[in-house]
Amino acid sequence: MTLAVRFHDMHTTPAKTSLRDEILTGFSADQKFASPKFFYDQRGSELFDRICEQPEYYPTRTEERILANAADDIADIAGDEATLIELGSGASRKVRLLLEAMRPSSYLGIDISRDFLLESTRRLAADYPWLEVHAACADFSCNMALPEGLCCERPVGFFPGSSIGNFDPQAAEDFLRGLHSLLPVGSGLLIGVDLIKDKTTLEAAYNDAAGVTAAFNLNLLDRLREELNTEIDPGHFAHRAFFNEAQSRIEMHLVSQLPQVVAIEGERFHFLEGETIHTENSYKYTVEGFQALADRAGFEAISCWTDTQGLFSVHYLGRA
Ligand code: AVJ
Repeated sequence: MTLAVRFHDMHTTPAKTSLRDEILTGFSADQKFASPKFFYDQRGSELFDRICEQPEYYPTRTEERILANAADDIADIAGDEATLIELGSGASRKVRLLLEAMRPSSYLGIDISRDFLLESTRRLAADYPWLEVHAACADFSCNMALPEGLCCERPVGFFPGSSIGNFDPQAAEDFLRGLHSLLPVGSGLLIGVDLIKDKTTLEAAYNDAAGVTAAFNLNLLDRLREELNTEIDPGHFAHRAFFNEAQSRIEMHLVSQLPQVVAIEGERFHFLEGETIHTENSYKYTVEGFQALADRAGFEAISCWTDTQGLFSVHYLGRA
């Protein structure tokens, strides 16, 4: 029995230059920003896992409950011998809720964090010896090709966690359209989408009392210190997260606690006191609103499951 994970090297393996260039570009904008994909270095991926365990962070728990309850239905729709392709597989935890019911012939985890990906897929392969496990390190936000040599009879995309919420609605639609053109007719996409709800619940989820989300946000600056030439001081910034109702999104920012000048890779950036780096958007949808978006991208809403409180939704979209 072999427990090896087949690792695929992708052309778009996230490179250091993209961190450097994208950070310099983002910090040069009027509203400074950084892509949330840069949260996920090893430590950031670990912190994200801990966010998922916080009592205020309802999405993970709720989605897991929905997936566990819907696993048999999902298996019926997806059919046997599927190839499950998880985008942003992280710890590859949620897929475990589907494997026994679905019995796919293979699994491909795609993630931006290489060591984390290898560790997680190795554990998965060890726990499910009957499953053929593949891993590909890629920035799926810009890569749309599947690894060569991975035969994909019946691909079912798996995009849990409401990661789609990191895209603004137009980009989400474009992203889905890209997946649509990648997937063969008859394949499916199982996608988790966080729902619009009261502001108190939403804001608490991104301001957990234990401060894990704050540490996750600030870790971006530690990462810049490690990987770029900069002495930016995380102690001079604070975490802020709030629900922007007009845009239907949680915004996360790092707020400069004082006027300061920060040099990164030889470029100098000025911060006023209270000025922010916008580090993340997390869009929230209604079930109907998301189905309409999927429809515009060419997908057909086949099924949707929610929890009894209507906190979170899981959609099975068909590629017609
Ligand atoms: C992984 C993008 C779904 O938006 O809830 C959690 C990331 N950021 N807490 C989310 C996140 C802060 C998460 N997504």
